[in-house]
Amino acid sequence: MMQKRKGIEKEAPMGKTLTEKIIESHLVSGSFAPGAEIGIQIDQTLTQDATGTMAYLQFESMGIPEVKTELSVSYIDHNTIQTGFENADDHRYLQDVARRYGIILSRAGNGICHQVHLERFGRPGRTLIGSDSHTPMGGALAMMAIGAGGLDVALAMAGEPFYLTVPRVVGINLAGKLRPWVSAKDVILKVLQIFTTKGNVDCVFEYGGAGTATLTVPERATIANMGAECGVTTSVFPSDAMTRRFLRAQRREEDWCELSADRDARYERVVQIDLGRLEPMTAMPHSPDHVATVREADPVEVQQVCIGSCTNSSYKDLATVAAILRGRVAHPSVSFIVSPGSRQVLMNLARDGYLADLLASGARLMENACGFCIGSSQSPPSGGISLRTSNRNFYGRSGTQDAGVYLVSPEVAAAAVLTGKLRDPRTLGLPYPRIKMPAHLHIDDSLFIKPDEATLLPTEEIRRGPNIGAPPHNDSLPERISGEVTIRVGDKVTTDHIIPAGERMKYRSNIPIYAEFVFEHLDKQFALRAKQIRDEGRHNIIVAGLSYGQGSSREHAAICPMYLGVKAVIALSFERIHAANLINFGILPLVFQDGNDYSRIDRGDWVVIDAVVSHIRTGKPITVKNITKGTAFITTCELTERQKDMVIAGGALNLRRFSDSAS
Ligand code: MIC
Ligand code: SF4
Repeated sequence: MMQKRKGIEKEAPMGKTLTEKIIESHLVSGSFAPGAEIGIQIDQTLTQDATGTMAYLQFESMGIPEVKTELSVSYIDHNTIQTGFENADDHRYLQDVARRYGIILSRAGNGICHQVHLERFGRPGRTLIGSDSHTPMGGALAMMAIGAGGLDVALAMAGEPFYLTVPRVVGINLAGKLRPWVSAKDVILKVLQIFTTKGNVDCVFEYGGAGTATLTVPERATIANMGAECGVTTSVFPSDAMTRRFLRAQRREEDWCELSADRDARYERVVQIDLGRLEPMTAMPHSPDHVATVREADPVEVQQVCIGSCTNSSYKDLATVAAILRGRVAHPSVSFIVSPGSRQVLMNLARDGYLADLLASGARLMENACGFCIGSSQSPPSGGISLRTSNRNFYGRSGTQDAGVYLVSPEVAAAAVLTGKLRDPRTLGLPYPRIKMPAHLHIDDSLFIKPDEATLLPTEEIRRGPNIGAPPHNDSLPERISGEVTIRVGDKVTTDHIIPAGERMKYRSNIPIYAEFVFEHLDKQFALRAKQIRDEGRHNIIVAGLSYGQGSSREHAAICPMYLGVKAVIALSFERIHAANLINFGILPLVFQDGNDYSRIDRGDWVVIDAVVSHIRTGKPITVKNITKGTAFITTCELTERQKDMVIAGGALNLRRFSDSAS
């Protein structure tokens, strides 16, 4: 039974949470006091191609001869459609960089980074950072797995600690057992209903209780994966008999060790969820926390069903869908898409006959990659409704601006394939197929390229296509910021709003072009205006509401605004990874002290912030003068000493250069 943290007076020594144990065994600086900044040593890193090129360009600029981590893997899984030469050039660059610096490359076709990492590399008790916000999926294997910007991953590969705020550990105590037609997706949608996407920054969700023991590692992975939508640092499960069984099926039982929280571990807060009382859920457009039971939601007509993404594309997910659909064909109005999470999943589905069932039911089989999830293919029709087993349904992310995306479990998705409607699968009158996981999976690692330590590629042989540029340079922070509020946006602005993915993603390695698309769906003229202001020698300022920068870890949501001359973002609150990215690239994250000031400032206002550097140094509140309106308001900027140095230097790379030249 998980215990809530009591008052701090006269406490007996407390048992430790699993989070505390893993973090403490990796501490490099600071101590486990909630709210404090600590540095931890990173054992493993992962990157994917859309964030990876920039991360490796930054890593290269550090002049380190070889990666210093225990294991670093570079996955190619996001930009695999390859219209034009750009993505293919990126993939070739990633392959060469991996051979140069001792990184394992997971070739295109091998699968989605989080799924493949879970299968082949995740290890209980290890730390992992990845340049992708769903890296916490590794928490299913009792890892401290955290999403970060590419630059933080590059620094970890260079052997530097990863800095984070000591999290508040929230216990999620699972009781009971899932009933037929209810699955892991419904658990995490319930968690999203309880916690929402706001207000969970610097928390870790730690799962425990008898119900946890009933969940397999892929089910835990679905839950840990989508904890990212709540904005937590990560989620973590114990390493137990289920973990051991999973690793045995992966033929790496030797990687297993038992790990759990102490029985008397205390938590910031404990939430109880009875698995036996859950029912099929959905997150309705346009937010992952817009949750209802499928029974309560309108039985909307569905034009598209997409099954896959890193959240729900395991063997069991797809085999369950195949078994439900066996002998039946997709409803005529439904376009039915399947993307397996990995080549391992696909090969085992083929071996066990499930692939044939899927194809017979009319599945359009896509590559083992991100695909539809990131809007780079399978956009729904205008005004259409798409049911997806993925994790994000932000406005426009599917590539069709006026489409509505409902997030659902594979079971609910299968019911929609058959009926063309969002419908509770328990009303289908079918028996629930309980899929038994094979004790041994077919394992084939032939799409990994393992570096040969003895013959690392010489730097001059790294091939760089014409679309691959150097990471842009930033000046150090001026003492006076003077410029214009170039845009004022509302609450919950995601990184998809700031810098879209989908068809624009092929410019991830080319910042001057990619920057043209900043805020393109909110304000088409933003980039043009920002460039003009920058070229006149003035600064750009972004004003935002709550949870600014939620969603992806893409540091391009900071690099591109930096390139356009943005010096500060003033918001009601920030999401963790995005705030870290802003600081990494020398953009000042300021928080309104009085929330009412947000509505007193408009786009186009001329704004001045004096003595910025001195105020940051002393940690005093920072006054922003609105010259246009003749008013002033107070903002706060809570930075650690390390972050102060970084933002003042104009970003982490500058800081590193300055300290290298000083030593
Ligand atoms: C996403 O799901 O939004 C992505 C694409 O995987 C991003 C990473 C990226 O933008 O490249 C993420 O989640 O971090
Ligand atoms: Fe890929 Fe989607 Fe997962 Fe992001 S959320 S890593 S785009 S599958």
